[in-house]
Amino acid sequence: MSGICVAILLRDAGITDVTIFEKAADLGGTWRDNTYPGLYCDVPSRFYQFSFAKNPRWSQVFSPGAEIHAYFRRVAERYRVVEQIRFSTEVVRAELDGDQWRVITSTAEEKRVDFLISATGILHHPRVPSIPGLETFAGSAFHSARWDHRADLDGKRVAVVGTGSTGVQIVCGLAGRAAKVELYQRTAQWVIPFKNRPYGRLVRTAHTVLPWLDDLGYARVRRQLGFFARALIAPGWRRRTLDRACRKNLDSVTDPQLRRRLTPTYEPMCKRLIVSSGFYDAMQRPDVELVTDDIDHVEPGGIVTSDGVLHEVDVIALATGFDTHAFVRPVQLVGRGGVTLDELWQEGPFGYLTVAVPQFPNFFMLLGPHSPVGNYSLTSISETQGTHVVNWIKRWQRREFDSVVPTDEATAAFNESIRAAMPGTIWVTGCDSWYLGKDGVPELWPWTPEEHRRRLLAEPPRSDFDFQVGSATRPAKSL
Ligand code: N01
Repeated sequence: MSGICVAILLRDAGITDVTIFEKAADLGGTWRDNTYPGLYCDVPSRFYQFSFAKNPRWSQVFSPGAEIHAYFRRVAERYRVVEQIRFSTEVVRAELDGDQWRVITSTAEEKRVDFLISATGILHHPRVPSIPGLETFAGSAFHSARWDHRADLDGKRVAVVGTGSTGVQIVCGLAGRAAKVELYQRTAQWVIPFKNRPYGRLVRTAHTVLPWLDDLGYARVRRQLGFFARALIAPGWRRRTLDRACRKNLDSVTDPQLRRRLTPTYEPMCKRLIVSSGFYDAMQRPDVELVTDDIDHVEPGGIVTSDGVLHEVDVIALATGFDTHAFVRPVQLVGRGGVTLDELWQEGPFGYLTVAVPQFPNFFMLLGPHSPVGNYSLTSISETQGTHVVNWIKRWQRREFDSVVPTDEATAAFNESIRAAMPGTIWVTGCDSWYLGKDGVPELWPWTPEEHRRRLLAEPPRSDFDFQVGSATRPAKSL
């Protein structure tokens, strides 16, 4: 998604010598990889889209994954991004060579470029737990982002491991379809309900003929999520409002025993909040069971929990999340003085203003460390970061510099300010989550998304950067 976004922003700026390396045979990133039953985006579609390519024909408030994937494909075709993509070509290494990057691919091809932009996503590398005996399972077992569509689900017994946004969506998607769904919960989650209304033909037509309605819808959801973001970063009435909504939602579970087992021991929104109107209804169905005993091991016939009970199942879906700290890797990135990104990030990923890294000139990241990813729209964040990158490249085209890199001092100061802002946020109130880095500090933006936009679209302070000018002979511009 963010690669498509930046390619379009570059084209708009007249920069068309762009190569997009894509390791898969198709585009779409997370929307290509995730195809599990019940998949939708829990950010309203009116705002989970590019502001420059709004879709008036979304089918519902929260659209299904396949529809979102089709949207990105359409946009990539319309803006001729597809022509720039080298499919099935993985970047394995990129080395700084003078003022340029030498990019080496899995097909042993080398390409020299003036700027290197990573758009490799956050929720990309599946985290598969090492459950003893998993490999002996006689049925189908797979991670949620590698759904095996050969596995028959209708009338089967399905175990879903994990209660994040993915696990919850899968349970809702399978309840009533599978003969039995068992949800293996290690930690209970807070869930906020939002009705997913379909958009009727009249609404879709109105949005098609009156594009300003799309603009209004985009702005309205952006405002709503801005409210949400404020609740996350500071205590106050917004946080209390959402807190109450989560607790009231939990009250809809009528069996006190089940309600108690579904009650988290930490504050709402500490982990990424789950948006679902159907989850508690699904959990109260007779064919859906909550399992809170730890998984001990897997046998050919099913899952054995720590109380010794064998839960016989036909399919195991591991909704166990992603390695969220693997930003950019496993690409070997070698910057100034031979330093690798792995070495620089030994203690965890960090950057300058979410987009740049010291020692790595003319290298930019989309959705890099500390981006405002919470429950916000990543399309909007990518647009902001993409615009920031394009602004740098325009300055390079104007010959203001040959290479630019944030200084160590400015990067350290930025990260210090992040640390200083964290205590007010909900993410540090006592829960474990994929947000937390090795040092326990959330890898998130602790201010509003508007502040992110403001800081990235303003010209950053000159003193925060090390510019090299006139040291390079400029070959043909290629990106
Ligand atoms: O992954 P997660 P996810 N044994 O890391 C459990 C985005 N997203 O794929 O909490 C048993 O949130 C783990 O338990 P615990 C969104 O940003 C967006 O669900 O660590 N359980 C947890 O319950 C989201 O936040 C949409 O104790 C194990 C679960 O697995 C992000 O993706 C939809 C385990 C992992 O939850 C990731 O969500 C879906 C083990 N060994 C996802 N290991 C939208 O709609 C882990 N768990 C936009």
